Amino acid sequence: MKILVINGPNLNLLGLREPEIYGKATYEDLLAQLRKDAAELGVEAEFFQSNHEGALVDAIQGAYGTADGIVINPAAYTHTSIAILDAVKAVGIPTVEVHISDPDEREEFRRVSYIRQACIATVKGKGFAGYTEAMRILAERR
Ligand code: CA2
Repeated sequence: MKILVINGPNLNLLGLREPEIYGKATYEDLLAQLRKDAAELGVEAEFFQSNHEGALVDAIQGAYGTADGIVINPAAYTHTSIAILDAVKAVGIPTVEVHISDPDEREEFRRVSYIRQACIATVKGKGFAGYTEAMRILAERR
């Protein structure tokens, strides 16, 4: 089983700013943890991060026929992007939405998630462990 883990804008800067919200660990630390988790779950994981909406859409489209599941933290595009929602709907790949923080407990503008309606689950407010849980949700559907 292959899972594509997609991260959106600014998540490449994890650990550099706002540690009170996103923690002190870096994006590379996240990938290291997820590589271990994938091995334990017996799944193959691939990773993609971009600051660009179209590149995220391209990555979702590229998963068609190659990935069995998608874990995605669209970051700020969660709250704005119908294009990313449409891409997830178009490929029809089981997708889990992840957020490190709980956007529903933050500013009003973070309460909307366009992508949520196309996802089989949402994991939020659990830090990096949320990505592990998301991969487990997909792995358990095998
Ligand atoms: O909690 C999450 O995972 C978010 O998806 C993170 C997004 C935010 O726009 C969403 O509302 C919730 C922001 C990611 C920004 O990442 C940073 C990394 C380092 C320093 C500052 C921000």
